[in-house]
Amino acid sequence: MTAIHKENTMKSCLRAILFASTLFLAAGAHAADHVVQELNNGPDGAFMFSPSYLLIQPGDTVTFQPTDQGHNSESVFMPAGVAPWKSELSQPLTVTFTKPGVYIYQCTPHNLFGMVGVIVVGSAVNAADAKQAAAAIEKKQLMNQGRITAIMKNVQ
Ligand SMILES: [Cu+2]
Repeated sequence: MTAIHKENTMKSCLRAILFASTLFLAAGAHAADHVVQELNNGPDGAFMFSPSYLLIQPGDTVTFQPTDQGHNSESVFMPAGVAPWKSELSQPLTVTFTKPGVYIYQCTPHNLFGMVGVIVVGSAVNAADAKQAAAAIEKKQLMNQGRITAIMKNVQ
């Protein structure tokens, strides 16, 4: 093997490795992992999820993190056909979102205290139904009135 031939072989080998790692990075970059904290107190007041609104892409995950104890995350409104989720109290839960649309979730013990959050996956294809669901939730609130309505203003 000549020196030039050897160099060319090494170059094509490097090219193959670079190509493979580009594919790997492209696949890895597609799905993002988001964290929603469950808090006793936060920027929006008592009993809140932070951030309470998230815009994510299909395939992304959200981990509901009980930063403070005694909270959970339970889906209350989803695009049709999506399986509901409900975490145990004070236990983290990671949910993978694949179907586009608006998702509304609550903390089960604090569902009347405005501990609610909204996630939009891709685009708000079910916005009209979500706004109706949010309005029904708003009517039941004993504390933090107006919070779900304010969060829903992000939903176009
Ligand atoms: Cu709670």
